[in-house]
Amino acid sequence: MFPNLSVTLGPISAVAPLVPQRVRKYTEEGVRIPRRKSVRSENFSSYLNLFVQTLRRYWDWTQDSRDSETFLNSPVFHPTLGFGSFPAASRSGQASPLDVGNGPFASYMLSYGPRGVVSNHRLTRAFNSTLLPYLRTALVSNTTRQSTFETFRVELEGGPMTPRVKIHDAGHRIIGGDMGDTYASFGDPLFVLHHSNLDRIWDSWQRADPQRRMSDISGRSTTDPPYEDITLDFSLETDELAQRVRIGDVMDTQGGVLCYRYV
Ligand SMILES: [Cu+2]
Repeated sequence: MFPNLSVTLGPISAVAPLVPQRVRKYTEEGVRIPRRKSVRSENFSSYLNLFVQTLRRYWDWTQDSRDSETFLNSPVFHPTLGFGSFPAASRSGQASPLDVGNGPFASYMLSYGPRGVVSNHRLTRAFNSTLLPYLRTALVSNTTRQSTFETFRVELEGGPMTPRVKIHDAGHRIIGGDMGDTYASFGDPLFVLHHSNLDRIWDSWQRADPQRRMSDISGRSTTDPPYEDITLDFSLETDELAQRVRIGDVMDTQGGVLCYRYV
C-alpha cells in the first residue's frame, strides 16, 4: 500500500539539482499534496505522478505480505493507478513472457541488464510467492532489535552478505524480473519504493538511540573486491550526476543535506 509519504522540509534533497525546473515544481508540490488528498487524483501526467510517488514515497510491504492474493491485489500493483500488475504468465508460474503489460510502465524500455550487459528490453517482473514470509513484521523486528549498525545492516541486507534471505533481497526476489537482477534492478521504479522503505526502517532504528546510532556506520563500499571499509568520511560516488557527499553528512535524514522525515 501507499500509506504514507515522506515529508520534505524546505528544498528537496540532493536529487533536486538533477531535476528540470518544471518537474521539480511538481515534486515540491507533491510534498504538500498528501495532506490534502491522494497524489493519484492530481491531474499530473501519469509519468510525473509516478515520479512524485517514487521520489517521495515508500512501500511498507508488511501490509501486503500476508499471502499471495493480498500481495497481488496491493494498490502498488494496480494495473492503472499503481505500477502495473505482474505479467499473467508469471502469476500462473510460467517462465515467459514476463514483460509488464499494463500500467504506466507497460512500454518502458530499459537498457541495462540483465546482469552486466547493455540490452534494450521492456521492464519485466516475475512473482515469487515463496519468499513472502520474509517481508513480514517479524523480519523487520529482527533488524530493528539489533544494537549495532554492523549487525543491523547484515540482518537487513541478505544475500550475498548472508546465506539466508533477509528483507532487502526478499523484496527484490519476490518481484523478480529486472528487480531480481543485481544490475538491472534500479530500472524498475519499485526499486525506489523498496529502498525508501529500507531507509525508513534504518531511520526508525537510528531514532531509537540517536546519540549512538546517528554516527554508527560500517560495511564495505562494494559487494566485490576491491572494496573500501565504510566510515563517516567515505565520499559517496555520484559520477557526474551530483556533487559528492560525505556519508557523515547524510546520516540524519533531517540533517543539513537531506531534509525529510518519514511519517
Ligand atoms: Cu536493493
